[in-house]
Amino acid sequence: MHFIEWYPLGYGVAFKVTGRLYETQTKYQRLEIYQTEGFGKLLVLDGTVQLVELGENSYHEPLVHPVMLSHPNPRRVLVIGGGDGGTLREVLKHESVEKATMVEIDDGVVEASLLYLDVAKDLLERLIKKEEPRAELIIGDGVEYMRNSKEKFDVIIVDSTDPVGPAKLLFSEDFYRDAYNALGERGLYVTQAGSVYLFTNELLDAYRNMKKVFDRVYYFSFPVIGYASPWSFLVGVKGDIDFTRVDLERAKGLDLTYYDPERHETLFQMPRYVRELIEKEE
Ligand code: AG3
Repeated sequence: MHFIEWYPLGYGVAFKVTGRLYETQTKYQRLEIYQTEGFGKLLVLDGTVQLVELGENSYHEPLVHPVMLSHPNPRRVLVIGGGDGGTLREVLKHESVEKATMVEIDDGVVEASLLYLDVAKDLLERLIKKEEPRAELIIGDGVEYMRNSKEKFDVIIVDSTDPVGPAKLLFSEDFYRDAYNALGERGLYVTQAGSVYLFTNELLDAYRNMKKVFDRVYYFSFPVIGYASPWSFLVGVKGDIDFTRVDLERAKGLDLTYYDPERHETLFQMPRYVRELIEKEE
């Protein structure tokens, strides 16, 4: 038995699986959990791979740590999406964090992750019981939350589904403007932005929209296990922060496997044609 995610142009990513452990239609999406042969359990939303247990860090580390280590003192963090808890788990590894808020639209994802996935079970349980002193979980619409938020954040992390379909609003100029306003005097915004090769146009659209709003925008990519890699990420900067530099002292306690802060500059390595397309947008 196998599970295949089909991308555009007939490109597929597949796992051999020994069975499907769970399937449900939540209020927002079709959720499935499979047991893979070699990568632990696999979480799928609307047919797209969200994570495999043995490999999820190849996504969560580059999403979270580059911005956290580049910001001089990230104390307040907002996570949009990320209902499996992996992103918040990485955020809380940073001792500077006083308060992290996670806004997930689909409590079905939280519930299934709590029951089936070895990603951030204990954290999700503490969040639900409101026993996590440094973090809170809000089940709600991230777009609305961002529009109405009175709080200011140092870092905003968007761990959403792809820049196509339901999550598309999270890649719009209006949303970026609300995010910019929700950052303090200086802050960093990061979002996953799809496959470099297969969603290049969506990536360029998002880049263009971010350029209209943020003071500076960076693009980086990382090979993520389970996705059509390399996978792209976009960073928006507000105020005086240099995203090409990270604090190596603070990186020491993080126990990283994939993202290498001592080689931070390699994040910006990219296929030549993509660099050229992005530079045309400058
Ligand atoms: N967030 C989804 C990343 C997008 C995956 N896209 C795809 N496979 N087509 C991952 C959630 C992990 N916290």
